[in-house]
Amino acid sequence: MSALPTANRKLIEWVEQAAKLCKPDRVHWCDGSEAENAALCELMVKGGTFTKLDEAKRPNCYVARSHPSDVARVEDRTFICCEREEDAGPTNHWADPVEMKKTLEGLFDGCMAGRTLYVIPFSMGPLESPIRKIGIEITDSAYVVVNMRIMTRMGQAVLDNLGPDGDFIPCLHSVGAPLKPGQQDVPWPCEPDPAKKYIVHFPSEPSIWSYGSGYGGNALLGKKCLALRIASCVAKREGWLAEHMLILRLTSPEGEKHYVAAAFPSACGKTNLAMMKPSLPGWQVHCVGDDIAWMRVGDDGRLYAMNPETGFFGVAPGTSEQSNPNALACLDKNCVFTNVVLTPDGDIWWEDMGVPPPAKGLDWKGEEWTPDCGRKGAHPNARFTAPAAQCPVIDPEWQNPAGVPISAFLFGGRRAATVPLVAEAFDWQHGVFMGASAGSETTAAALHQAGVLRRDPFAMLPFCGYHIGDYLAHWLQFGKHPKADKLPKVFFVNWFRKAEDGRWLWPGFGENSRVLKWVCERVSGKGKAVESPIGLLPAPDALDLSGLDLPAEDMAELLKVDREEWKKEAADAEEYFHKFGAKLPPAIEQELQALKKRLA
Ligand code: SAT
Ligand code: MN
Repeated sequence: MSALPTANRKLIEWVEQAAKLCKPDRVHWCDGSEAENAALCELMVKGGTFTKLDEAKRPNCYVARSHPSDVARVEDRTFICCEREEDAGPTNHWADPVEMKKTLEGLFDGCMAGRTLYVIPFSMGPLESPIRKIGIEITDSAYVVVNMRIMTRMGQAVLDNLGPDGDFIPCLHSVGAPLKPGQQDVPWPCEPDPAKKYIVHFPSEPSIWSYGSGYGGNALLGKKCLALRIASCVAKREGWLAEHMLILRLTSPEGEKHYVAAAFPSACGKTNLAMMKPSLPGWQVHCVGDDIAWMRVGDDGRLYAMNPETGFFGVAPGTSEQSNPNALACLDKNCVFTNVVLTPDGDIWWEDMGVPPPAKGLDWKGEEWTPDCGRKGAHPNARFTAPAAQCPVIDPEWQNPAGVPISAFLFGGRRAATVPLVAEAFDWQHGVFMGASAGSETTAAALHQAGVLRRDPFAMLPFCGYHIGDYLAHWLQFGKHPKADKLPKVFFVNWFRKAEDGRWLWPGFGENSRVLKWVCERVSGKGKAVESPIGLLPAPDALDLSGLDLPAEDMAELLKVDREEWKKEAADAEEYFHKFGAKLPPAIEQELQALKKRLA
């Protein structure tokens, strides 16, 4: 056996144990090099997992097609295994940690037969950041290795940083498809039975075990599993925040800069907003991150946010020159595309890409596809994996280990009715209440019925690793934090309000800069607002609508707060909050009653 690339005893022993359990044919420690990446891509091309795109059109890019059963996060099969059930709370599936370990050990026994066990050292956050976390993912999927190399800092530098005694979070992953001797592999091995997939978190160890899926957040364990579910537990203990938020910088024509963090559920346009091209002349947006923010209080009393990732795992359908030109520009090279259309000339296409479809192609299932065949070519949750460094508007501070100071929080979701375009919270406590009451009509990012309203506090419903009531209490206590005396202002936004005839009222995308402008003007004390029962709304004429052809009736509808609708909204939120039981913070109950009083 060749020399190991680390002297870390705990790590070496864990890899040995995992190999003993999973029984792979071989073990490969990933160094993260170009050469290793090229070899893995070539291996996947040979095995049918990857198709290489035309080198002249999209250098170093590949298309993968998943198994039709393995296309999104599996929330029903996602477990939080803390010691006491009551600590997981009403938003999580709890399982007894000892029982679950037994189940998993059974499943993992021999699960890598015929395959390679890859050891992926990765860091969430810049290696020199004091709050970076090192994870080690063991996986039997080369697809996972190649994606983790885009999404995280990965390879030998991480092992060097870990050193002989450093601590790491063990993340064990298998696609759950062992091969019998001589058995031919398939392009996308996985466990097709949803009931046999397990995405499991042990917050007190902490560790992650994931079995049966090779897709997205189920398999790239640095992202939702480590950087949100596990990190939220650690952050609660250590006094910081791990949030499902994009981070952007808005710069005014005069050069005034504000960093804004925004929470929206999956597939609600976070990536579009994070790197938006403002329609307002002279305004600029720069991107720090599109999905996750780790935040702590700085010495100056402000909250500082850091993006722990290095890539974008974005929804492909709908990404176009109109919706997100900067994302398209990230996709020129070095990307992986999953479940999109492959065109005959070796390029990619998806619905609402803003370019004419190819006359024919292969759809996400690998079947012959034509634009008039009656089926969608790309899966609605088709994704691109793209290096953040390729974003034309990546913020120069995006890798600053100290993070960037946040001026404002936005909360949002898809709401066809009731919720106005923008509203500002009266204060921190009211802002936490706004975040807590957030809801959205569901999307294809997870396997469930799309288009029904579900409450999604802080867009963390599928990602908070502990009791959601304790989570709200954690947010509330920042309002009393002795050092955090310059907390961000809090806003609620809704780009998705519809007219009675079903059309979108707000054009969205680059026009959202008009809302961001008002937000930043409010932060610097310049923007005008009027009070409403639900919060502060832009005063008439306070939103810059110059050059926007929007009928006055539509604008009125966008900012309308209908008391009767809001009474229903408050009643629905109340019903939801009462599921939190004794863990509902009194401050949230207080805010709810105050809202009802203002609406009466
Ligand atoms: O969880 S994923 O990383 O697959 C994407 C998402 O739902 O935001
Ligand atoms: Mn997300």
